[in-house]
Amino acid sequence: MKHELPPLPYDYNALEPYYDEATVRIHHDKHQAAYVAGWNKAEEELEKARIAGDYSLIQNWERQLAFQSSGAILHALFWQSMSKHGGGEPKGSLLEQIKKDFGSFENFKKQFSAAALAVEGSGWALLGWMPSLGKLYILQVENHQKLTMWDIRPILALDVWEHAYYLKFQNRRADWIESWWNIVNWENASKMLNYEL
Ligand code: MN3
Repeated sequence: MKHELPPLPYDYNALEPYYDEATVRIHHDKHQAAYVAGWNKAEEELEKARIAGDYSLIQNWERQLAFQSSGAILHALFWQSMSKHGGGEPKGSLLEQIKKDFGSFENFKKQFSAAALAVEGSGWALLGWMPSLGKLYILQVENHQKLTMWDIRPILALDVWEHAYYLKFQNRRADWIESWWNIVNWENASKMLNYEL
């Protein structure tokens, strides 16, 4: 079965003024769509290889599979990680878990911003839940899949690829990160954490 581009969960202009309509439109309709297509392509090529019994390009297609599927999956979470009713601080069990694992919400926010700002090249800052340890971690992901940890389920994703912010913020990644905090969808992150608990 083919993977499909999930519809944007709100209007293109819903996140204004913190995230501009033009970037949201291109980001979802072009960039995310390309990752979904790339994921399908990798799976098709791996199927062809199985049928032909020819694994001479296995390294390429396994690499593509990891990169494209991770891109598609993280973008889906990225849109869910934002809401026009977002911002502020998390509540309930998510806030308690953040305090437990980072000391305070302020500590968490500082570490997350620093991680996002310092991603080398293209990548993401993620908040992830490790069910086996019952612990939250902040991950700094390069591309869509490098520098990750096994057994972590991402519950909040911030895209810091240049395509995510360059139209409005140009090279000012720190300004994009600051703007993003105003639209963080804590309700969704809580829902994803509680789903795991
Ligand atoms: Mn992106």
